[in-house]
Amino acid sequence: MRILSVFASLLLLMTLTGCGSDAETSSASGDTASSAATEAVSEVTIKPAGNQMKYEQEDFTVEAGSEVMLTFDNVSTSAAMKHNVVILTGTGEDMVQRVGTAALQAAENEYIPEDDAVLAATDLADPGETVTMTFTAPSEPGTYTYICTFPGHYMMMQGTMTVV
Ligand SMILES: [Cu+2]
Repeated sequence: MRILSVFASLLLLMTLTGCGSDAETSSASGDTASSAATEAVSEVTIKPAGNQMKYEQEDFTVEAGSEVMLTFDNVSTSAAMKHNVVILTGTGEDMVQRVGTAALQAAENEYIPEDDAVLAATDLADPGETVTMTFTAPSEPGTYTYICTFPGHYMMMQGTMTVV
């Protein structure tokens, strides 16, 4: 019975990605450290600042090891303002430069380069489009940079995910 319900919440997690429903997941009632694997889903929504090459939400915080459902709502109206959200495995100018530059060669993969520093990435969202992804937050508390890898954007379009 218990295994079944865990399985059901995993299924729910997978289907949530598509429909954006706000159904609750069954989270463990215990508050012990060992329950980290059954943390509730945190939901994060990020938008661009209008037609600027900039995120409106330049930081958010999640719990270590938790499941995160991140929605990027591209509210821009300018055709050049295609965006994504690419979360890196750390922070620092070197990593940002490397991934941002490599992305230029990854047009066929929605500008997401094959690089170990890519922790999670949304699809590319056209103006007016909303994309969602689900990922597991790192188990290591710290700061993690996110960038838009659409050509020309990563220098300006950055934010910080804090894991606590
Ligand atoms: Cu962008």
